[in-house]
Amino acid sequence: MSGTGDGLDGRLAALADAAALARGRLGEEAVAAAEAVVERAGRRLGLGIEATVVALAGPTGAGKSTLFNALADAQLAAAGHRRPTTSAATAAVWGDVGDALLDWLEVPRRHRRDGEPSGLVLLDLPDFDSVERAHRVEVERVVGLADLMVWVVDPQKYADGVLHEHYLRPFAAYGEAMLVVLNQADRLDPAGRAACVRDLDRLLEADGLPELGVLPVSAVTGEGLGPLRELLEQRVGAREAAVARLAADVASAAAALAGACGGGAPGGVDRGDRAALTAALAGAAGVPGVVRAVAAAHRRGGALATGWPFVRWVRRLRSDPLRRLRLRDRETPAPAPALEPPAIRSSVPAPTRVQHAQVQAAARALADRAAGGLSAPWPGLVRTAALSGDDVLPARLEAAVSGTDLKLRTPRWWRAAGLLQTLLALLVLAGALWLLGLAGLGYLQLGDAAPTPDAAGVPLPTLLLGGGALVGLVLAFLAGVAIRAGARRRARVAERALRVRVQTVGEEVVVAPVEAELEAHRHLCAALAAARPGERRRSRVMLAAAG
Ligand SMILES: Nc1nc2c(ncn2[C@@H]2O[C@H](COP(=O)(O)OP(=O)(O)OP(=O)(O)O)[C@@H](O)[C@H]2O)c(=O)[nH]1
Ligand SMILES: [Mg+2]
Repeated sequence: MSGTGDGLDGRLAALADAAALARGRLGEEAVAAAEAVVERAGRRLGLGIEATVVALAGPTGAGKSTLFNALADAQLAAAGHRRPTTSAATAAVWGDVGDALLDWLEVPRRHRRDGEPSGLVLLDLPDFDSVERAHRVEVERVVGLADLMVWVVDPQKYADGVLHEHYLRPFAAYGEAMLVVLNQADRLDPAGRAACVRDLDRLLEADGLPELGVLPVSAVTGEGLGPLRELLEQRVGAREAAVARLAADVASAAAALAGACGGGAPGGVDRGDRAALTAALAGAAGVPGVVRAVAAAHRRGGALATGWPFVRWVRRLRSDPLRRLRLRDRETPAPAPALEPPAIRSSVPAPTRVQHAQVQAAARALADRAAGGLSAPWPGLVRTAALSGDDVLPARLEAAVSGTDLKLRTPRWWRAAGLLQTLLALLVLAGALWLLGLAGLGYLQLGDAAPTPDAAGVPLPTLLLGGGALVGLVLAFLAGVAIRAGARRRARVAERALRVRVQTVGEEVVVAPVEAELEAHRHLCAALAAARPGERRRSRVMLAAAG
């Protein structure tokens, strides 16, 4: 298909791209129309642009069939007084045109002609304003396929409403793919003819086709047929009509979609919105609770390891908060079968309705700012994208939290401090037993058998009991201070790790879909711009020929 003029191949590829991106996003009708253009253009170009399909269309009795016969120089199509006369398309084919093109046109009645213009496929159509619905459908169908439409009107029907409102005005971009012929010019005197042409020119201008001239002819007297033949030969010889028509198709299909690209540039995903989303997700994931549990578990573990042994057991009465959340020893669960959905494994509470609403609000705010400036329907599309993962969020957050390495560590000094506490407790016990022994001896009046050793005047057992207890309590106090500082540090480390995981969920479930939608907008609008022509070349050929 290479080598078609005006970069049509590239513009078709761009339109195909745009249509694929627009599917499900922009209006179904415009998308379907663009897809149809791509499909039809592919078929038409595949059939070769060496042939040019020219269709004669117009109201009943305008003289299409008579003109067709005159151009073919043979009585091929029935023309007459019965209205309407023609009920199916007839083709006259000049030169070596393959049947594939005529099969695609679905015109079974074909007449081969010799001579020039070689490559012309001339079609005589039924009346477009027919009382017969089938006629109207057939015209509509061929209008969609022909490379060049020749609108045949007569002095009575040139202002026909259907022609102007249904076939000309909506095709204002198809100036290069149309001709207008005023047939039965022999019925008018020169003044009447000039007035009629002027009036029709004015109507065409109102239709948005100011450069489309009017060619007066008479199929009966042959007047004006020379210039018409010349014009057709020129168009067929140039082999540009098919491309011009398809270019107009591409341009109007792209224009129908381009309304969605009218707005400004998208804002993109804002850093603040991202942070707010992460905060909302962290709340919904129960991060603060987990962080508190990490700190509490550290304090509890530290107290159990280093606390004063005589009151340590009190701590055991309260269970490990991390174990309560089932966040300890994460590596233990057996791997789940691959196909089963991941079970909710931790006992971190599911998001509350309020937390869920906060996440949605953050996602919406992020989407709205990201799509800021874009024209409809993009803000809605971006918002929908931001909320598209809503139902998977709870499971994803749960997995993120339970999969986070909370970096729980047991400081090595705990063990040393614990050993020291045990040693001190033994000294206290020894002192207490000693004193108890002395008291027992005294009670049995066996005292002073041996003097109690002392240090600096304090009896040794008293020193053991009192000093051991004092040092143990001071050690427990100092260890407690260090443990609380450690707990705060552990909490910060865990919170950072949890936030990273939660942020990843937000990126995947909210931000990525939003960015994908913005990318679709960018890509689609670039494709539409590439599909639309810059400057449209208008042919003045026919006005010259009409003179
Ligand atoms: N005077 C005059 N009569 C014409 C001219 N062209 C066609 N006619 C006559 O107008 C009548 C209708 O012509 P057709 O060729 O059958 O018209 P048509 O547009 O094919 O009509 P449908 O097939 O019904 O759509 C015939 O009687 C023709 O002889 C012309 O240029 N001048
Ligand atoms: Mg006819």
